[in-house]
Amino acid sequence: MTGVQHPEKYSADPRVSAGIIKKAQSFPEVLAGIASLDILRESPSHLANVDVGWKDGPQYENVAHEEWPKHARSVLVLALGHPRQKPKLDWWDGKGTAGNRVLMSVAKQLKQWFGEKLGQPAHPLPYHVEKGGVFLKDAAVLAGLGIIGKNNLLVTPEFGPRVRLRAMFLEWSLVPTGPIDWFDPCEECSAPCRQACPQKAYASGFYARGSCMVQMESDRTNPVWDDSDGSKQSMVRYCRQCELACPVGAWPQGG
Ligand code: B12
Repeated sequence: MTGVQHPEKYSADPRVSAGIIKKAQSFPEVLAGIASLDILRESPSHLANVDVGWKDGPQYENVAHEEWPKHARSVLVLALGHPRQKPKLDWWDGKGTAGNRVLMSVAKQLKQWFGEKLGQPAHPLPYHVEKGGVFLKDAAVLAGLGIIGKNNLLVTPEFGPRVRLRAMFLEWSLVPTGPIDWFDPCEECSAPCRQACPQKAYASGFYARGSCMVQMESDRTNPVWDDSDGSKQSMVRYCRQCELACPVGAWPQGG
């Protein structure tokens, strides 16, 4: 799964990747890594032929590959910490979440930086796979940001699973920054994440998407009213029990 499979494609100097990561990580609570698009194309989720539509979303099989721009070679993955003490970052206000808006703004600023400083195009990706995006957890693992944990989420050393992701396509064949082999926090863990699920979505030993969906649907139909910024707004607080229960995370107060 590493660059070893296609060494001839990774021509750029690793210092270029390092410089890009440094710039991306200069934004507060942002982690960043680089994955190869060729390898991501063959990652478990991209090969899984899943219907990623939620609610009334479209059905499709692996169409995402065709929609990726021809010149894209690498994926810059951005992870924004969503620490326990900032729950509102993940509240859905009908248009999006505050955390996602931060990530979109970081991607926009990075796009400008790529053009001005590196003379390179960079393409912020849509969130949804069916709109030309990527499976973000797979991309993050391949970019070295963490591993897939027992809760079926990306678990990072810094924030545990409490991150939200976005990505950008780059046209350079850059040296990937992952995957990593020194981080395996779930191995010895008794998996409180699995016990915390209100729908027992892990009862079979694997994550059951259908059970998780039941909870998401219930959350969607039970919004709360938030008037902390002066305008009363209906907010959906999607369940996060499987990430909040995870003990991993080295960032302030365990993220
Ligand atoms: C559709 C979707 C959902 C659906 C279906 C989820 C599902 N897993 O099927 C619903 C609405 C139920 C949902 C729920 C949640 N989601 Co969601 N969801 C997505 C979305 C849009 C696509 C995910 C998808 O369909 N994956 C395909 C299915 C088949 O794969 P999978 O179940 O994820 O399992 C794959 C991986 O585990 C991978 N894998 C396993 N081992 C390995 C090893 C390696 C080396 C690699 C490369 C890959 C890999 O292979 C598996 C498939 O074979 C992504 C955003 C995106 N563009 O990627 C966000 C995303 C995955 N969700 C996210 C979150 C946070 C949640 C929730 C906590 C709800 C919330 N508050 O936001 C729950 C948690 C569910 C869980 N424990 O997995 C985050 C995850 C962040 C993280 N730390 O991982 C993402 C990335 C969005 C974001 N804003 O950043 N989600």
